[in-house]
Amino acid sequence: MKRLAVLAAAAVASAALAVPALAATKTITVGDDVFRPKAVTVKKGTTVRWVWRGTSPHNVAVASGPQRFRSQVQASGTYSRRLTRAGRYRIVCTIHPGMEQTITVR
Ligand SMILES: [Cu+2]
Repeated sequence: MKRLAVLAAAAVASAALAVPALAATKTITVGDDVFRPKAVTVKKGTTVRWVWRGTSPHNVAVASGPQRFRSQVQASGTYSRRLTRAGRYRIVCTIHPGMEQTITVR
């Protein structure tokens, strides 16, 4: 019985550790031809995860911002980046003019 209690305590402790990591992820939808939400604010260190939901190919590229990155052109799947620098990121799809979003990192 004592061993079970120790295992349970360990499970609770690891679950508590997992919560902050989950909280620090923000999911963005990549649609045809729009990012949802169009504007979002996250805390520094948040991992932003773009999820392709449309049928056309798109990419995720920083047009201006404290960090530069660019995903491949893809029609499905995901792309993730951890944003470690505060500031305003203008994100665009380089294929579709006007397909853009703003991410503010605080
Ligand atoms: Cu696009």
